[in-house]
Amino acid sequence: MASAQKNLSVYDESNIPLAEGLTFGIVVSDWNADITHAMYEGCRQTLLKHGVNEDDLRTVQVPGSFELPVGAKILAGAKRFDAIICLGCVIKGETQHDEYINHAVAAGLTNLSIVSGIPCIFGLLTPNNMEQALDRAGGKHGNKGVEAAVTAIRMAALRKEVAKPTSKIGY
Ligand code: DLZ
Repeated sequence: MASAQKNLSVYDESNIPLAEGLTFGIVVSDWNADITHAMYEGCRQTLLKHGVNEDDLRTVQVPGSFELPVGAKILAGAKRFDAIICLGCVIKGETQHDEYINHAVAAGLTNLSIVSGIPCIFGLLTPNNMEQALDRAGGKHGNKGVEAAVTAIRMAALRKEVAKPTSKIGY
């Protein structure tokens, strides 16, 4: 479903695991900072609301969205995060630069997730203009940062749950 038909901040809270004890790295792109910082606030507040401790969050900033995958790789190298959330906004311009960046970020985060085993969340807005960006950074279509936080909690909890040893008692 396209985000124009969905509010990115609306989700079933009863389906979200308690996030206390989970650790998150967050990478925020400085391009279109009004948008990405609003996404970051939405993301951070959602993590805290679901029980994440402030001390279990580490945020880094990168110059632009193209740098999100390497920012995530640096955080992944610390080996202490259950998931890494990447937040950026690439607004379509007169050339195809947006397509190159968006594809590179998608491929980079997919590869890093698979190779590292750490979920790297694609919190990248790819709007046609600033109005569409504002609509998705706390405007009428919600906040992509909230959606990214919820996805990160679910994936981090899944990773932790599967890593637990299964009981040896019984069959
Ligand atoms: C160069 C560039 C342009 C034109 N537009 C955006 C954008 O809309 N959003 C964004 O996050 N970054 C943009 N960048 C910067 C690139 O992501 C990158 O930082 C530079 O190309 C340097 O690698």
